[in-house]
Amino acid sequence: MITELLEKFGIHHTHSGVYAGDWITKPEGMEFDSINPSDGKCIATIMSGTKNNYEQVMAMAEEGFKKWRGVPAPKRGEIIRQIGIALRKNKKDLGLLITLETGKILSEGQGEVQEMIDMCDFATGLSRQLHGLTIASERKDHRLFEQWHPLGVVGIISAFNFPAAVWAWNAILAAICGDTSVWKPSNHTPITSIAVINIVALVMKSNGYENVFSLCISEGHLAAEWIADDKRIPLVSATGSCEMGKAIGVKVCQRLGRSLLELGGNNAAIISPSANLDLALRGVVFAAVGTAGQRCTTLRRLFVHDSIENMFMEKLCNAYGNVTIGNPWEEGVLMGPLISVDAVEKMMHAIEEAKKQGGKVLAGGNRISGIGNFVEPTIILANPEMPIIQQETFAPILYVMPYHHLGDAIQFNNGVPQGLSSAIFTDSVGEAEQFLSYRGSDCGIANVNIGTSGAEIGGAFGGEKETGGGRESGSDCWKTYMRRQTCTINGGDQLPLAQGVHFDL
Ligand code: UN1
Repeated sequence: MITELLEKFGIHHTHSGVYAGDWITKPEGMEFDSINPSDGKCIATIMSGTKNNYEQVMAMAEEGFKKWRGVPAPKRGEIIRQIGIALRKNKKDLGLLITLETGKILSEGQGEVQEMIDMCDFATGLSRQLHGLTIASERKDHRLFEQWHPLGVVGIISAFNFPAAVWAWNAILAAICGDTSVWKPSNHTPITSIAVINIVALVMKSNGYENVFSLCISEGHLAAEWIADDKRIPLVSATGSCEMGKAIGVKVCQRLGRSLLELGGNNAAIISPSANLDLALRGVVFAAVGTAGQRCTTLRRLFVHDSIENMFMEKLCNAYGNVTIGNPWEEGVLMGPLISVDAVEKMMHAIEEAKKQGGKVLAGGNRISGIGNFVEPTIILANPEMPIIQQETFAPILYVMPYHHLGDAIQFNNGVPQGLSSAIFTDSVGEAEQFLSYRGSDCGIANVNIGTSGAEIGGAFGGEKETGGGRESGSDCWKTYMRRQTCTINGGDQLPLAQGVHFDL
């Protein structure tokens, strides 16, 4: 099955990781393997790019920008529509490939491709709506308005956990806006990025465009540094850990570039006594266990009202016991492996640390012996003072804490450095409104009766504080990928000055 899948996407056993209008057949960087997290075996070997290869990519991306920015936006939209069709045709197989390389379950692999398709549909509509405002001028016979121009080459640094959808959030919006992009994917998921580039390149070539979407896989995170330091790249969009974001953000800021950061989350949910507990249970388990706890939106902290704590925790521990863990491409499996051996070590270390700090393991807590990076989803009874709960461990660990007053629970929700996603389960309108008000959740995403993960692309996605402040995908996020120009035209024969200033010669 694996050989056919790779063949289908034109991936050779040793494949180039650099695309600059075409695959650079022999990039000069080190070779490395993409490892299947379910069995530790090599899926394919990737030839990574050097700084020289990166320069080739950038030259093509800059060249491509000069051509692409001149294409009318609705015509760009038409090409993106065709990419959406190509993705629909490849949904099943690309989903399988994502499952193979990331270990996320079948349905989530397919869901990720659907997220890309949704982005294409959204962007196609958007291609006729990249409009600016006309603003009333204070000066007679003057017209004041804003227009939006393509920005340039956008750098995209993406993580392993959404190896295709997060690229689409950025690359598809950038393309609609008239930008070209250079992509540095995670080295855990190079094959997915190669397959994605092959799918879109076919559509782009059949329309006569070659340099809109490029790829530069490097040794380690070198390409991320090249992008961050590169003055030719006006916008760097980076998804990953807070540490990575701080390093990239400083570099981009030093050259006064613009960065769009989507970094760590430490997301919480509150279960109020009025909540529909069956619904809450499903919401909590999907958010905490889905994608093996490796989403930036994963539920990591749960605040349960003390009056329902025992009852809800019993249900939750039972549900955890029923989670089927195994090969992610098997129907019925709900949780696959973690991405790497290192991720398993980090999870086990966090559990040990939590125990030392007074935490009590209520469910799971162990790695699963045998091949693959499998672990048990884990629930730890904690308290808000434990330092470990301030950290994002990218694994299925849920810290549970009781609360009595909603105000306290909201304070706990906000009492971490990150600010991505949050949720409350309640049937009280008053409680829901309090959670959503200015004195409620301080996160970029705040949900009622829905878990913290699984956002639709139509809204702006991102978070506050150490999550980095960036917003991606829907709503008006396209504006980040364009250059705003404020224009004033004097249609009269006088030269009135703003603010009533006189400057008579
Ligand atoms: C991520 O984990 O980086 O809302 C993105 C969600 C997905 C995207 C997650 N649509 O969980």
